Amino acid sequence: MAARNALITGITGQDGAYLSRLLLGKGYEVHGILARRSSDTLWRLRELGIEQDVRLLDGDLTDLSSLLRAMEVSKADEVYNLGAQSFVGSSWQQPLLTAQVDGVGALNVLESVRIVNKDCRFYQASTSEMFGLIQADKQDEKTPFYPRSPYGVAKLMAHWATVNYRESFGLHASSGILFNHESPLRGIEFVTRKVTHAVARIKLGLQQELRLGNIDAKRDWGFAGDYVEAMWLMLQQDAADDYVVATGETTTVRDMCRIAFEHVGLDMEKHLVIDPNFFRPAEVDVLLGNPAKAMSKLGWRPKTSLVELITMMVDADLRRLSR
Ligand code: NDP
Ligand code: GDR
Repeated sequence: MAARNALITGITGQDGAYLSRLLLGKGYEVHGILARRSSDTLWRLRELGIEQDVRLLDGDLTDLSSLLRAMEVSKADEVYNLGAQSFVGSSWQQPLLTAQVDGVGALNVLESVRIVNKDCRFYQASTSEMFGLIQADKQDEKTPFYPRSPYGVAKLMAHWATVNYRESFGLHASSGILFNHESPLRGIEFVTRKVTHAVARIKLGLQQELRLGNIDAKRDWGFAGDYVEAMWLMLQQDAADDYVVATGETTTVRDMCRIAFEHVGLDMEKHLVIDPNFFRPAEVDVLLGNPAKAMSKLGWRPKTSLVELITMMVDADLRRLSR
């Protein structure tokens, strides 16, 4: 049987790297959209040892023509739309770019699927940020949305576009509503990696302080390596659908931070400084997901605890800094 073709937007990001490794392991030909940047963005693929195994195609989510070409060249059977301006904090400074890339960009990918190959299956990287202000006991697929950032608003457009293309054109289009997921490949601006990187530097005597914003915010954090399995499983179902992917446990930024400091035997109180510059214009106070549907219909399970995740990240940062 011929190998299946996958096309990943955002292949150079955290999830793109882990998903590529998963799909290569399953025998897929993996193609990815590479956005033009002035500096190297392949470090994650390199770190997983798969840089040479994926096929990179120049393109950008805001350029429909590049996506149409990528669909044609890759002969994709499955498209994973992971590309985004994904940092919530930056979305207040760059609301229009965020809307273009995260909202209209998803629509561009849906259009390219509809035009080039309607049988191609589509995955949209939706987010718990869409729930925003709505605090259910646990947020699930039926919880209403109330986004709190330009990022959340743009992602909500992409989510509804996915549902709409499924209902309008019969596309096999699924939306994964993923809660925060982290790894040693996480971007340095996100709070877990900011913490683990700083803790490693403090341990090695390279810095003294860690400056954070709202440490009372609560997040449902899982491991990215576990979460990409859910993405793939969604596209293997007979019918497309929407799924919440989460651990079902929530923790404050403060307690997550404490795990990191304790792992290297340091006292958090001696190093943590609250800095108003890192507070956001509007906050999502609590995220806590209910992954029951993904567990029962996809047979998916989160496998990594928060302590395992944070200690893995601190150890990886210590190794990198000691090199
Ligand atoms: P990252 O920020 O690590 O990766 C984002 C990717 O998008 C990068 O490959 C980036 O390319 C690419 N990209 C950015 N702008 C464009 C553009 N204009 N055209 C093409 N590609 C572009 O994100 P994650 O891997 O963490 O997340 C993957 C997806 O899942 C994102 O859509 C995110 O919003 C969503 N999500 C993430 C969650 C999480 O906790 N990680 C939770 C829920 C949803 P480059 O490297 O060149 O910048
Ligand atoms: P989030 O992740 O906004 O949930 O979006 P982030 O790690 O940036 O923030 C989590 C929480 O920590 C608080 N916080 C800080 N955050 C950062 N980045 N830096 C700080 O110094 C700091 N201090 C406190 C934040 O206010 C927030 O409450 C992530 C992204 O991956 C999105 O793309 C994804 O959709 C959602 O997760 C689910």
